[in-house]
Amino acid sequence: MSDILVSDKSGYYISLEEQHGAHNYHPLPVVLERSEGVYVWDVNGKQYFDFLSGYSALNQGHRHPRIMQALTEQAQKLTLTSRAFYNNQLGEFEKYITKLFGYDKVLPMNSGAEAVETALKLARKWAYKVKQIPTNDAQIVVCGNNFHGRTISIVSFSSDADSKKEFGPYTPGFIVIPYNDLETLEEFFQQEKNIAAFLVEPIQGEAGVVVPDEGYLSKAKTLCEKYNVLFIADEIQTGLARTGKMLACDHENVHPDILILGKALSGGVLPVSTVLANNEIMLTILPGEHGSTYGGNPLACAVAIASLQVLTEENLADNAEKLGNIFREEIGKLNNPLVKEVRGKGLLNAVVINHPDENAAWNICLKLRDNGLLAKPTHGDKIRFAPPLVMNEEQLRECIAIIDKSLNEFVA
Ligand code: IF1
Repeated sequence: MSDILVSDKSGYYISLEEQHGAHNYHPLPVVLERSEGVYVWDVNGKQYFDFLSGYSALNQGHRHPRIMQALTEQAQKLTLTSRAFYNNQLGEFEKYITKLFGYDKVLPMNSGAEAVETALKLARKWAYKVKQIPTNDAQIVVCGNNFHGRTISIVSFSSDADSKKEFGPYTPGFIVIPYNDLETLEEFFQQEKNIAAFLVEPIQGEAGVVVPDEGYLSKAKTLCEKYNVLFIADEIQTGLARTGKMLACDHENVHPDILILGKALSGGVLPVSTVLANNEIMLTILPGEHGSTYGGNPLACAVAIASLQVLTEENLADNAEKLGNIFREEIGKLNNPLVKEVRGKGLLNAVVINHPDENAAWNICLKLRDNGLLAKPTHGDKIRFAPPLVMNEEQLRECIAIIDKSLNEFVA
């Protein structure tokens, strides 16, 4: 892909990563060194609007004062005990988050993938110990074009060749069906008696912000209840106010049997993820059967409580709903031939680019960068637009003007 030349200073840092780092990413050529709220600055002092938000880990904006205060205060006291001992932060966090989302218990982990793996292990344990499925025969239904992380078991049920190829042999026990397809879901529930769970993203993020039909989640949940299958919602990217509600499942009043959270759970400060469930599911894992060195560490707990408080006290879900409607309406009104479609919910949106050049979305992102807005393509022809939820209407309209200008420059 043709990358416009960057400054010498940026080039220095890019060359360091080129020489000393694994080549498992192809970043947009910009080198950041400072951030605040909706803004980031590169090493040359150029300011940008951040329209990726760390893939929705920065819903509260960069370095939110409340979250940074929680981080620095706790860092002066106690950062890690491991779970070999108790500490005075974990229980407070567990009480806060289980009350906030309405579950008996929470299991704290670190990365999103770790939380997804934990949810899969819980579903299998429940299948054998509660549903009485023969041990090692449990099946978990997932959707095509899913993205749930990068561990070997998770990529084993990926339908994306780049995420999966040459990482075999693959973990068995997964059934892949089309997303947004209730008929096929029920067919498998009827024909397969060993199904433990259905794992689904309420909106498929990596697939290009694919929003399912209205009612898909609630009808899928009803089918899960009918066939005694656990409904697992991966809200790592869609959760925590991103789509205009605290959870994307809230748009349909769906209460998942297992809820997976990550990313913005810690406001972009350090990795924190959780799995929430009621006792019948959560207590199938006994002491010594699962864990993690950093899972539930006191620093993470203090940061996570502050991150959740910011979401609720600053009404960020309502703001995401309001600004998301403006974004989709205004982008649609541009009537630019490059815009095939704009879709999403709240401030999780994507623009599908209409252009014969397979690098068009990438090159448009380079133009956006030069005009002061950072975004990145997902799966070739789609550009994900997901700013921090603390953005105000004036800033959003400034960003829409940048997008308009960049699209026109690209066409010219
Ligand atoms: C990368 C994607 C987004 C996620 C959902 C679990 C995880 C993710 C719904 C795993 C993580 C990140 C991973 C990052 C890019 C980004 C991403 F493009 F990969 F798919 F956001 F769409 N469930 N998504 O979106 O969480 O282990 O990363 O903490 O791997 O390139 P994680």
